[in-house]
Amino acid sequence: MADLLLALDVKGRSEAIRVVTACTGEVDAIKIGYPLVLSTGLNIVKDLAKTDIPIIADFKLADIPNTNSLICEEVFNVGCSGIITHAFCGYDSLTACVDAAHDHSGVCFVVCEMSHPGALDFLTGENAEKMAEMAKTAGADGIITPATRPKRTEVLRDIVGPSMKIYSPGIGAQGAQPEDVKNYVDGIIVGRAIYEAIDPKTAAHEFHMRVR
Ligand code: NUP
Repeated sequence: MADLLLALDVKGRSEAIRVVTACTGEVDAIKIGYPLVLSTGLNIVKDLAKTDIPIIADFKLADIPNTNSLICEEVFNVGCSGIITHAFCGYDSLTACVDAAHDHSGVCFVVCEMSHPGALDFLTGENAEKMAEMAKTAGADGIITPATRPKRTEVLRDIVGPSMKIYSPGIGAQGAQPEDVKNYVDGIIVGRAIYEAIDPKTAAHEFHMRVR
């Protein structure tokens, strides 16, 4: 059984509220990122928080430790309960995010291998495996692995073990199916296949059922 995370990459407050209102009861968390926050401002989190659905900020942080900490402060102070960070900036940058998350009773997820084809240029193989090991050593709560490459998700699961969570994007618009990874992951991340659907509630419900 895995969770369903809605990737809310819509533009503007009214569209965000429309999709989230439709999907309430069908999604376990909302993942926000630059498209929504740059089009509405970070205070959109306060509106979304009224639904009581946990909100994870997918800002894929990739900066020096001090800047990562400053960004995390904003994210957690506005009401998010999780942050997604890159790991390739190194251990100190990564632990800045993990520490900030834990100081706010939040969680930190680490991108290890991305789901798009270009991930094969750098964000795969040994690099991804090293980042999974680093995420574990740093005390991160979980990692992000590609549903589009289920075998790689299996490899990365072996590295982090059963106690860390794995959330997996790439389902729907990027071509993967929930069944490809549901046995290895704690959550699937789905965006366009829900928020672009004519009926987002039914779409979310169907994805939810497929990981139950
Ligand atoms: O490797 C990753 N792939 C990916 O698609 C890491 C991510 N965080 N994402 C995000 O997941 C991406 O930025 C988007 O928010 C979501 C997938 O959306 P969709 O392809 O289902 O529309």
